[in-house]
Amino acid sequence: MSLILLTAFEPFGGEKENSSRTLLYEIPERVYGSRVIKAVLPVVYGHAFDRLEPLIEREKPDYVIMLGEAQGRTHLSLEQQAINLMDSQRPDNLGNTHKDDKIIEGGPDALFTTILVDDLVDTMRKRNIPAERSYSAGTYVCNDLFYRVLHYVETFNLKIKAGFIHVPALPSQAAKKGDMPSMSVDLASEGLLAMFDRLLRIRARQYREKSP
Ligand code: PCA
Repeated sequence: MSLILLTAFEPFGGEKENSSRTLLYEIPERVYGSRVIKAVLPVVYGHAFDRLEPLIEREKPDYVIMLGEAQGRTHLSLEQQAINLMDSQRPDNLGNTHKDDKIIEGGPDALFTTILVDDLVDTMRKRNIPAERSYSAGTYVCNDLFYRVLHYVETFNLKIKAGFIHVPALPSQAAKKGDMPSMSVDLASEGLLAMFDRLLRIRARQYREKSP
């Protein structure tokens, strides 16, 4: 049985909710015959990965799918890459800020996701879910986590497929602001489940092709 490690973030920036966490809670612990292990991570540079790393080591997942909220986005955004940069005036949940700092000294400038972003975006769109490929996960805590995970997977030459999805604000968050797009948790979870379905089908096909 394959294993998906699914993460989201706690609220940040004075919000009471985080759309990624609300979405995480919506996903069942079994999907299409696979097990889903969930973790909510702190919005603190470095700490999010420090919390996730022992889980990866212990559970040895086939997939690490990370979710984060991105207010202002209209679509589920599948991130193509993470960059080796922390640069935001917005403090994290411990009050740290970074300007022009590297996440990992000597690490590559950018690391690419190991999931098939285009294919997954197409899958979601065919099911009428607004989804897009994104070329920037930002330079705040989401990018920091994504970069560290990709670096870890590359350094230890692991077979893990790692992807990051930015989730638009919830309607309840947008209702409190002026001009902000939102996506219901039902629609977002439909999108995520369609993505899991596709990922697991690709995996099953690859498995069949490899066995005699
Ligand atoms: N979004 C932030 C960090 C936590 C979250 O949910 C980001 O996009 O970096």
